Amino acid sequence: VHEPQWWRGAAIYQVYVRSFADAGGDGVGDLAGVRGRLPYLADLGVDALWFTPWYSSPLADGGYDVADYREIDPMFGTLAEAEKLISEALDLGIRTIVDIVPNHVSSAHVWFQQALEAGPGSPERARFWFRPGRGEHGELAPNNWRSQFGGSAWTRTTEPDGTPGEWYLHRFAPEQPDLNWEHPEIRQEHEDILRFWFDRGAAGVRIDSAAELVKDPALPDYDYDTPHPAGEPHPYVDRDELHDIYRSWRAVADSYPQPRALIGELWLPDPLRFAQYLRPDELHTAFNFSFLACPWDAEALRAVITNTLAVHAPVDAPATWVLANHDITRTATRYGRQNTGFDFADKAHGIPTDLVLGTRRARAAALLSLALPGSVYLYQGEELALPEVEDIPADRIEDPMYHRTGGTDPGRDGCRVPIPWDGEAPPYGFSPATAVSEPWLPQPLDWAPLTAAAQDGDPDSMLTLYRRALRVRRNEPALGDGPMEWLESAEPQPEVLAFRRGPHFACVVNLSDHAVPLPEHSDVLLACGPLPDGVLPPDTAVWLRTT
Ligand code: TEU
Repeated sequence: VHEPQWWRGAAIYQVYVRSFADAGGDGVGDLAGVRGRLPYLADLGVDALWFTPWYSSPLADGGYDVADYREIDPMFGTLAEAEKLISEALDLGIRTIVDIVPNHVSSAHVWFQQALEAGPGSPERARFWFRPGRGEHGELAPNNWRSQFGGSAWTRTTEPDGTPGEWYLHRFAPEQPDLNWEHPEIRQEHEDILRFWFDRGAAGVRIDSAAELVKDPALPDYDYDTPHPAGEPHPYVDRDELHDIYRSWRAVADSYPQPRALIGELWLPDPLRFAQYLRPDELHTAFNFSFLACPWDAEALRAVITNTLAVHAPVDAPATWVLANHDITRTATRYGRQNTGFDFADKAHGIPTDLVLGTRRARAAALLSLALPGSVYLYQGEELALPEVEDIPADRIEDPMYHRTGGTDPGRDGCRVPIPWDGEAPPYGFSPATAVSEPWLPQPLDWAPLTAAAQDGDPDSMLTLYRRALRVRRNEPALGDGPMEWLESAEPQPEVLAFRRGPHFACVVNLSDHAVPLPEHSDVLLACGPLPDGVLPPDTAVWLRTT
């Protein structure tokens, strides 16, 4: 499938391998499980799969702690199997994107093990951020930086002779030591890793924590209490040196005759800084988290959409539309809450949630995102309208975010629960009947109506909605990449989003609390809910063929 710039309008499906499908029967998803479900993914109608890290890993952070970037974890399969999966998917017209984790390695990675053994001042330690502690006996961390998962970003080591030793930096868990990107070997190694996967057929990479990597070598304390002053460099986010790194990555990607895409995970509040990463010689595209974080509110969404397009246009990069991923409260739950925007406080347990409302809005949001210009990302289970699982017993939760915050943050395992495929009870076909272990995270007992099999063929199911929408999207030249235009009605309707894609396609989303008339001279191509009396009810979206 040769299609230059395929990523510009692609629908990309995120596979969280550990929770997708378990063919081996050990309660953990695997590559054989994915291979077995390729027909499902082809039928769903996605253009590419993004696999969360499948490399060998102690799984201290679900695989984002990589011990060897060139090996598949034996829990998931083998490298030969990954290559087979990539080519089988391509036979079905589906491209593969692998997840590259450049900010840190696993503490089990050979480099870190060597650094621990080699001791202070060694060239092995120069690949990381080892520093003596502050305080009389070095008992205080080198600076006040915080880990994203709670607590200090520094952990003290014990030197080979048994004495308390230097500290090392980890922006995430202590099992994820940060690399020193000033070190030339680090750059070389990552360019080699890119080639390794591009040579094996990967059509792109998703770059983890792409705005981190580079640190201020002076390692100054950071003022967490005042908003970061605009224009001033941050000690560890969005540093200018990153652009040079991504320029060399782009050169690697562009050296292939078949197009290879660089997709950044960039959590950056400043849209202009964000756009700099999308200049023609840097990343091809990056996740748009402002859309995901936007509350279910017409005015707010209109602003996010308009700003997103305005930010991408000058660099001629396609926008992306993301509603969910493996780090975020699931859509049906999020949209069923008073505060429907994503923020970290929203992740507390016990917030009153109306799942019926949340699911209705998630359906409307699906049609909205699939109609917007650019590429769109789906996270496994989103097409089944799975809710967040909020009652995982504490001793089953694995996410370090939960454990390192002492449970004040519920963590992210609630959106990582194994997929229910069929059947009436756990494991719902996630594992074979002959399985020797239960799924690695417990599945709710009331998920029988949400299984893929239960939704298959049901005209009202979320699965059917996604299948239909992706089919229309594929066949409709005005969808995907290209221009859009807001539609104004005779009477202003601030709580209705209406826009045109091309001369004969329109999308209308009603975010008000009352039904609104449908535009004249239009036929309904697809609706996310019933349209009684030809009007559009609240929290409903339609796709229209206009004349
Ligand atoms: O996430 C990057 C990141 O900044 C997260 O901490 C994010 O802010 C948080 O999860 C939102 O809830 C990436 C991966 O997506 C995440 O799963 C990893 O834990 C993290 O990098 C470290 O590799």
